[in-house]
Amino acid sequence: MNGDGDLDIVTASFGGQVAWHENNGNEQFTKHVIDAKARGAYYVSPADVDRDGDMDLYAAIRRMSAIVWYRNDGGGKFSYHVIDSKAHGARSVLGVDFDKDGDMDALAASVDNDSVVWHRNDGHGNFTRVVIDSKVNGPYGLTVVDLNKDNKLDVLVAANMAGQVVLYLRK
Ligand SMILES: [Ca+2]
Ligand SMILES: [Ca+2]
Ligand SMILES: [Ca+2]
Ligand SMILES: [Ca+2]
Repeated sequence: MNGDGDLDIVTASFGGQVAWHENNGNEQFTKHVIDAKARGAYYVSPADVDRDGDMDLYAAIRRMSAIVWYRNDGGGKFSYHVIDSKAHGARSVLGVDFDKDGDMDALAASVDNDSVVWHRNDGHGNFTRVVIDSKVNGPYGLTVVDLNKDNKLDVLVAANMAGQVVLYLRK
């Protein structure tokens, strides 16, 4: 997170805190609060969203029905940017270059509006919302993998209410 070559930790706390934990190189950590008002923060995923060389953060903030990103100024200070303010029950978000155009997009699941979407990044942190499914029953977790080996990333979703794991093959 601070570009010093060791791996830090990022956390989301449902009570309302997004933070990163700075590794001193010997796995001793100092906590830095990024957002103390992220009510219902459920999931964070690090990614260089704006391609300026530092790690930013995607976050799913359930009680604010929001998918957001935090821009790193390069020194470990962060600013808040909303991607989707109608992500009811925002549950998880994954930073991944879903369309393989060189920038990190945001794949997101919202449990209360039964939606799995991806937000296409234009490379500068501006997003276009693309629905993958709006009728999956209670999506919680998600991940990507190219299951049929056609060089396109497919999506696996854990649909909690349905008791199913659902696969979306990318066309
Ligand atoms: Ca570090
Ligand atoms: Ca960045
Ligand atoms: Ca992309
Ligand atoms: Ca595939």
